[in-house]
Amino acid sequence: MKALIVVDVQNDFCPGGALAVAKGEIVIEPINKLSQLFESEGMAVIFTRDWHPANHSSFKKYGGIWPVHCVAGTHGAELHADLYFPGVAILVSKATLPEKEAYSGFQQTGLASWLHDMDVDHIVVTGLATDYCVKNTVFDAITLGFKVDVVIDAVMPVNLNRDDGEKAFAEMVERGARILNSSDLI
Ligand code: VGL
Ligand code: ZN
Repeated sequence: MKALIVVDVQNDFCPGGALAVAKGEIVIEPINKLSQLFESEGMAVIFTRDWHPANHSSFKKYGGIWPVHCVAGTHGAELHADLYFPGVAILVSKATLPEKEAYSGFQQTGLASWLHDMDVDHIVVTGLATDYCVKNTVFDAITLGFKVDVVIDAVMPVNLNRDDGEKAFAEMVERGARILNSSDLI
């Protein structure tokens, strides 16, 4: 069985947010179409969210590289209001401990067990950001033995360096991910 994973489409990663991904909101439309498709076919849809304590070690003032973002319970940490949320979906919070960074949705979340319980062996990955949480979620999924598709028009990079997004695609393909367009699925 196949599952859709929507990574970190939160206010802080969208334009106007604390760690905005340029044009981050353009992923929402293809993601909504995919969510509705997966829902209508009875396939699992999983949302991850970056859900940091206010003193998270990834923040610059605590020695990390990022501005304060996605603090649990704040507006910035909420999923974008335009995101379609199916009636049945799984919500996974990650990087919830002050000392631990977790770019992957599989890190200390129990997500792999959920997927195994639902007989999921193939995941379709979308969301933000290509070069951090999407990439690391894909790497872990491949390591765990899932077949992985990444939807190119449903992900966007932070691009701290100009070509980080492109490099992330190359690395994901090298490890065995397949790159698709949402129109290949819809
Ligand atoms: C992310 C930077 C910091 C992401 C999370 O969701 O890609 N990026 N925290
Ligand atoms: Zn973060």
